[in-house]
Amino acid sequence: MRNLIRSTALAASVGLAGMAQAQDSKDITIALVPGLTTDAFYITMNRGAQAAAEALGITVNFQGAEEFDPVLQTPVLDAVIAGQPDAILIAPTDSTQMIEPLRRAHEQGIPVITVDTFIDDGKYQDGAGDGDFPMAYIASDNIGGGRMAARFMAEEIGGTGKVYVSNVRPGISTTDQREEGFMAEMAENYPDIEVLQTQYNENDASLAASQFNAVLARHPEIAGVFGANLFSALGAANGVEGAGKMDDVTVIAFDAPTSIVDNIESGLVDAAIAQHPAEIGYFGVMSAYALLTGQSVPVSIGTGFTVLNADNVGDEAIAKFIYSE
Ligand code: T6T
Repeated sequence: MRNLIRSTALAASVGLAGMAQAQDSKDITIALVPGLTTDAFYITMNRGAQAAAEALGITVNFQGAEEFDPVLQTPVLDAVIAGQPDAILIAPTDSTQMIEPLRRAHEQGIPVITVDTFIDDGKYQDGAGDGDFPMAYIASDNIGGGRMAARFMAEEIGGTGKVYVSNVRPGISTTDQREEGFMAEMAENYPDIEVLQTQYNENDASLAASQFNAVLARHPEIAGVFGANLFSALGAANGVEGAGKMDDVTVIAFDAPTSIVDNIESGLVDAAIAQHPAEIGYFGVMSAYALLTGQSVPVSIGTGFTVLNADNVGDEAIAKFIYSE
């Protein structure tokens, strides 16, 4: 398999169409490199990826760093490349810093597909930008998700008051886009809501909690916080609870681990926007398999959201959208 892909490596930028060959599935090995290995979001993504692998009779290896950090992800990626998988699915931890490390895979003829996050502008195979070489991007609509969060926030706080975004750090495509969507929706439709400066927590829930206290000290009338990913939301919720502000401050969360579900049940979190990470993993593997067996693939696949709140959090139909731990 590797030889087939290698020989067509230079065709990657114009697609692999026309290289249809019969493949023996059991020889196909795909690497899945998450943003970090200990995050319920990526653990759930791997569950979907393994389901697809089982259906296809192929192997998917989940290998990543323990923190969401391009400096830690790069050596893991280099080791993955050295193992010569047939394709790499990866959630790049920085949209700029991961371009060159991923180019090393591309230059060795290993097709790259990004899942969850993207490199460069996320528009691949269009001839523009340094990071145009991945073959596909499978992810949530993060700008749309940020806009959803803003609408839920506005509704909960009655269209007026001060809010802020608890976020990881600039340079991550997903969380940047959620913030962008949140800000845009507020600016366009909610003139009486003031969005304060974003608080960056480095994916550390404890830091996100203490940042809530600092914001509260400066703005005692704070009405809401949007946690733009799992750790930001959990930390912000803990901060609100610790400060005894549960009844006064609305928390809108991105992501749906079991801890956020508990917080919805207790009334601490008002709504959580659950991504569909298993769907991202499943269709990521399917896309890689399609490519490796000579099919063309969509350059971009958008996966869905399910909103959890006090009304539906106990429903059986919702259970499959709660992330695995
Ligand atoms: O929100 C997800 C993921 O989409 C994002 O790129 C990074 O953070 C999470 O993994 C949640 O912790």
